[in-house]
Amino acid sequence: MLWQPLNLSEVCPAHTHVTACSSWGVMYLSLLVQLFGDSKDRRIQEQLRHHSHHVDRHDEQYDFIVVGAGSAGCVVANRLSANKRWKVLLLEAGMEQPDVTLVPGFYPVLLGSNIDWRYSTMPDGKACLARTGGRCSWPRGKTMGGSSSINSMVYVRGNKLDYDGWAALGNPGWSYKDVLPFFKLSEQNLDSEGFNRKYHGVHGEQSVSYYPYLDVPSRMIIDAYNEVGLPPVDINAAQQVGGTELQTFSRHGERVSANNAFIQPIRYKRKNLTVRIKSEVFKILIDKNKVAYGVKYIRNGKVHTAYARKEVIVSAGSINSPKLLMLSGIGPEEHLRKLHIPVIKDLAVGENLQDHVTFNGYLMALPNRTSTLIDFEEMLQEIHEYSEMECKHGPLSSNGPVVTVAFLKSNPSLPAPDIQIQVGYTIAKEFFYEPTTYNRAGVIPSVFYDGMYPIVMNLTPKSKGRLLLNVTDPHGPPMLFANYFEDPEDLIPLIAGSRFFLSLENTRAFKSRGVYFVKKPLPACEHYIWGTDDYTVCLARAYTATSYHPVGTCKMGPKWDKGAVVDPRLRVYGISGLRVIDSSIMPFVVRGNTNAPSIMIGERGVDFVLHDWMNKYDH
Ligand SMILES: Cc1cc2nc3c(=O)[nH]c(=O)nc-3n(C[C@H](O)[C@H](O)[C@H](O)COP(=O)(O)OP(=O)(O)OC[C@H]3O[C@@H](n4cnc5c(N)ncnc54)[C@H](O)[C@@H]3O)c2cc1C
Ligand SMILES: *[C@@H]1O[C@H](CO)[C@@H](O)[C@H](O)[C@H]1NC(C)=O
Ligand SMILES: *[C@@H]1O[C@H](CO)[C@@H](O)[C@H](O)[C@H]1NC(C)=O
Ligand SMILES: CC(=O)N[C@H]1CO[C@H](CO)[C@@H](O)[C@@H]1O
Repeated sequence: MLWQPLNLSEVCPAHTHVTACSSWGVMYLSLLVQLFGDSKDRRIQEQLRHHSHHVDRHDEQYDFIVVGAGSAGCVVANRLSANKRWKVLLLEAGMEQPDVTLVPGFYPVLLGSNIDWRYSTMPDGKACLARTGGRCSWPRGKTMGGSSSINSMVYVRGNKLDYDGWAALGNPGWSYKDVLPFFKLSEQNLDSEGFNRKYHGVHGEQSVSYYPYLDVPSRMIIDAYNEVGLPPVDINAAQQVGGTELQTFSRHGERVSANNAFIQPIRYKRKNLTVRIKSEVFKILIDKNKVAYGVKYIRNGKVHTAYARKEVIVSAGSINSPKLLMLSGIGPEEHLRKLHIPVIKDLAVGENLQDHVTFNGYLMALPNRTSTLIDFEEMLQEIHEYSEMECKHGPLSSNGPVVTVAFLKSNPSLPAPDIQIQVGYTIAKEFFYEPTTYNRAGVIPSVFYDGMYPIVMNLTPKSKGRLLLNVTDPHGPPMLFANYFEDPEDLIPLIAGSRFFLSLENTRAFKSRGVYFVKKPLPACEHYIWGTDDYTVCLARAYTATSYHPVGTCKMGPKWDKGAVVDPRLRVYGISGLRVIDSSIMPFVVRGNTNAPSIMIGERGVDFVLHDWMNKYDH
């Protein structure tokens, strides 16, 4: 068995009524390990070994080395290895993608498990105040597929103005007109009828579809949006303002991660692609002419070296890409000196950290006729049945109300939405009485619930954070300064979005299903009047949460931009043979979830690499 869930005894206090913390929780997690702890890739490899006595050559010379098999890295490795004359090494710190990741309804149980880097933010007295230690947890995928293997799977691209904005900052090749073809290139939209094909691709590797199942509470949320005038538009096309069901990175009720889409289908066919798992890169090798020529990585406790004739491409994600650059001597001079890391290039690595801040606190209760919660014994039965289905359907083939979305503006004069709302699922009583424990031990499938809460996100954050290497152990988890709400204006979209969402209680959609808000303050905000703006601000600062979209830490920008780490072709300034291609290059965070943009960045970025090397004499 590969996969290990989070350790309940670490997150459950002694006296708690949270179901996940009971003996049921232990039983449930061991059932998941038993049924879904293995990995399809491991099974394929076992078969291949059986037939072909596959030998693992240790010839560590490659044309390209890609660090990190996440959303962007998988695309990059696929496109590079399509050229038969190039040898490509893809190094991934995590393990094979376990089967548990394939079940949409299980996404909550992936967090805190052994395929999550389990980062958390530094306490700063401004946000995450009611979280354990004043820290917000920041999960990141650590497995084949990276965060695309643990995320909540919704397919959202952001707004046209985001990309035009990147281009306007001095980044040619990144305007909406330029990136749209790259979104479409990898997209395989499985239900594009009724969509404008100008915006959607159907021939790519990445499946995108609606789940085969949409539950009643999710239907209700969408009905309510439509009832108050938010139209059910394709938010990935011309108009983003609206309220609708989202498409997801899925096919026939199962997750399709970047690993499933871009690596699995070629991994056992293309001899010139080598994939190494459990291989964590800790240093990029750079010679005295400032040319990157390889990497050092650790595998099974041993240090290995691999050499790149052409380029090293860092796709380790928005936390680990800047960490790796800094460990290699590329980063803020003063910080590196303090850690006795020889400085090769002074750059603003780790700065410009941005995320869509959100919070969870406005609880809706669902009466029995609307609730999807079932008896906990039945739940185990449901899981057994799903595991045996030939063609996946039913609740677990979806992931609950998180597929509903609204995009709106806090002020009608804004050029684009600054508010996005998704909806979380919960067990109402547990959420209300023990929000902290419930949150930490949140392992119950996202499709069985009797409570919901709006996830109101600020799409255009003004506050910027940064990350630094861990000063006690530079190789340990970096110090994440989220800096949420440093600019109090960042509360405005949260206040406006919450007001809007609370008003939905009066819709026919809510009333006919008997859904209402629990109008009692949560423990950390007892002294406020429920539903007021002051109460919202208290919730936002106490029950702060990430929407899992930290980006921007290896910012792309023109030469004159002091904050830029990579140029518009994603080459690291001052070092040749080295690029960063992943979500960390975003100059500012897009108005939407960041997986589709990360895949696009993979496509757009590797296209620059292909062009740069095709034009050279190459043998
Ligand atoms: C819980 C969660 C829910 C989310 N929900 C959604 C959603 O519903 N929709 C959406 O659009 N986006 C969502 N996101 C965000 C989205 O998944 C990410 O923005 C995107 O996956 C980032 O892609 P990336 O390529 O930059 O990095 P990642 O996909 O994180 O890839 C980085 C990879 O590099 C590996 N790595 C790191 N360091 C090293 C090293 N030193 N050596 C070797 N390998 C290394 C990592 O293990 C990982 O596999 C969510 C994210 C999370 C965590
Ligand atoms: C809802 O269901 C629970 C458990 O099945 C039951 O105990 C409760 O009385 C029901 N509530 C209402 C209002 O019907
Ligand atoms: C720094 O690393 C040490 C050792 O790995 C760890 O105990 C500590 O929590 C880390 N600091 C932060 C801020 O994560
Ligand atoms: C199997 C295969 O395509 N092998 C090729 C890998 O790349 C080298 C050059 O780098 C070729 O010589 C091999 O034929």
